[in-house]
Amino acid sequence: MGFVERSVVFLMVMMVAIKVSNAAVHKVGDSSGWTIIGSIDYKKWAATKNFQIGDTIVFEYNSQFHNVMRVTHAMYKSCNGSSPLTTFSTGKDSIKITNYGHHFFLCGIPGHCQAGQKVDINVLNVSASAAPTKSPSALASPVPVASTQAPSPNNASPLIVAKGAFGIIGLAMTVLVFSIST
Ligand SMILES: *[C@@H]1O[C@H](CO)[C@@H](O)[C@H](O)[C@H]1NC(C)=O
Ligand SMILES: *[C@@H]1O[C@H](CO)[C@@H](O)[C@H](O)[C@H]1NC(C)=O
Ligand SMILES: [Cu+2]
Repeated sequence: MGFVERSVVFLMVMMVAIKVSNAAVHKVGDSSGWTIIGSIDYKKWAATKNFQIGDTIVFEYNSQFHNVMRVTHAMYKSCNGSSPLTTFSTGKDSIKITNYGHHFFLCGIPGHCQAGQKVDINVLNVSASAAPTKSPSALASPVPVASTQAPSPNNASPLIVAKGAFGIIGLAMTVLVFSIST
């Protein structure tokens, strides 16, 4: 294999590795699981998570008493489980997230959704939502990455900027340079 091919293969392996390492498993309701006991606030639970494509959502419950229905937004709002998109009922359902946007689920047992057994898994499109954060007010932001993106003409060396803002690209360049020298 030539250096270009080797580099391309290496980069692809790296990208896959990054994707795999980012994939998380989210157990709905954490240790409580999928239930109406304890009036779990699934909206609050979902708000603390950072859902990504490739992540897995796990619903754990007693299948004698509950189920999981994937529904539309309208059905979610009105707790109407009469025509779900999909129904899961194993008691331990793993659902892999494959696209952006809202994924609405509720328990189809009468009364349970009304009691709060419903969850909205919202997968943000990071590339779309990242754009508005590139504001000149980066100095006020506590996020370290933002400060490296701000133009600092005085003393920031291009290398440091590259390392901070483009860590992955920088790493890829290092790999390419390494490939050239071997
Ligand atoms: C639930 O949805 C079905 C079909 O989407 C509809 O026919 C039915 O009237 C709805 N039920 C309620 C209570 O809104
Ligand atoms: C995600 O955001 C990017 C950039 O705004 C856009 O081009 C792309 O279509 C979006 N993808 C989805 C699935 O919304
Ligand atoms: Cu239920």
